[in-house]
Amino acid sequence: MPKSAAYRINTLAIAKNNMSATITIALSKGRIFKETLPLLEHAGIIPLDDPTTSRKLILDTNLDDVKLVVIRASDVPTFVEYGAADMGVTGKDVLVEYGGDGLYEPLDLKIARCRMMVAGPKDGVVDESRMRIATKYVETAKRYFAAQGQQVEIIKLYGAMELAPIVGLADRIVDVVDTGNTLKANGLVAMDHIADVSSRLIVNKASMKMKHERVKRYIDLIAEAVASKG
Ligand code: PRT
Ligand code: MG
Repeated sequence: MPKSAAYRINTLAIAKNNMSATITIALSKGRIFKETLPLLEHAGIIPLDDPTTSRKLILDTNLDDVKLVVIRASDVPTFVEYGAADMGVTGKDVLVEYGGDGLYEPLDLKIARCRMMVAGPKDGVVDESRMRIATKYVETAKRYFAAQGQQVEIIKLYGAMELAPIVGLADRIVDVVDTGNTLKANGLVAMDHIADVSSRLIVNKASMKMKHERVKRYIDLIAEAVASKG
């Protein structure tokens, strides 16, 4: 995006959210929402709607000045960087792909943990000098194989990466793995460990200044909740 366009959007978002008294927190549905709830509760924030049953994208909470926006996991950094949300929770996998230094990342929440892995067919014979890698984590994969000094062709997919080796689209995949059941069910095995992944609290840079007292208080309370879980 050209800098001027980004600046315009930023200014717009600031006008709507950063200037308001509301603290907006961006989350994705699913595991992140579920695992963030107890942390928010420790900070005194309790949503009034359940995103699994409600169609609302903006959820009210028990606090008049705190709202949650429920969006795609990969959109959370964008909402927070541009000030459409003051804070957010997102996986380190997503943050690494998003890149840049437009966000603060004050806390490792130690939730939604998984491992970024290279995986492939158990008995697959491949020409390692020109492997094809299917992934939605293009930047992560590029960086990893470059660091290994290995030339690869990256094929961007948006989901169901596990299918790619089965149908001959790729030799290997790069994806996050939790229990390993999905790999196993598709005849794949984990091969190389790229990184450990957990979710992070991220904060908009302007909000950190303009709403400092409340943002700082929520960061401290959430940090306390993370620490108490051990
Ligand atoms: O699903 P959607 O396209 O909306 O977005 P998303 O997939 O990014 O969101 P979501 O909620 O699925 O994941 C949000 C975050 O949770 C990710 O960004 C990760 O940081 C974290 N996380 C933790 C995981 C997993 N564990 C995980 N197991 N994200 C995805 N998976 C998937 C994985 O891609 C594979 O398909 O689950 C499958 C493997 O699970 P196991 O247990 O069979 O190994
Ligand atoms: Mg998913």
